[in-house]
Amino acid sequence: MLTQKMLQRLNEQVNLEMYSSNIYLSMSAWCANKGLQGSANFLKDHSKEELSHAYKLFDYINETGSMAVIDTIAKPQNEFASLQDVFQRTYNHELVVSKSILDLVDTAMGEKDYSTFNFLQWYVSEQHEEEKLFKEILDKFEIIGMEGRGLFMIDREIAALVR
Ligand code: OFO
Repeated sequence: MLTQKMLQRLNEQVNLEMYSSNIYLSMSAWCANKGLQGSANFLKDHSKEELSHAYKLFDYINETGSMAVIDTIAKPQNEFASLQDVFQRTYNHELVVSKSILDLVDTAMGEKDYSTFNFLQWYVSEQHEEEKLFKEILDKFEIIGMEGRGLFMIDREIAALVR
């Protein structure tokens, strides 16, 4: 059984993962509207992945005999300055998610909830992968540059990253 504090933090994380899913879906729509189909596909795929993160938490909460509570999800941004702006925001957002996961791990330790501590290790590894993935994408903007066919090439490179 989860403590009240642990349950509240896990429910907040469900909400954050659903918000992440909506942010990436909103970014996908912006990219599709600008003809950046590779990035649109990548972000839509990532939006689905974020939902799967929310469901994994949702299932865990319910399995413990507690109840997942679905709350209001904040409206995501839907206008961006450029493709680079989109991916700078994805990276910044993942840093926020990583901090939230580490806070959750701290809470599990504080509550002596070793089962949840163990469950959260998957998210710790996943955040390492996500930060790495989005940092690699940001690096492409520096390496390829935006001159001439740069944007087209970056979009094609991002399309190849669909997992
Ligand atoms: Fe992209 O992060 Fe979920 O956990």
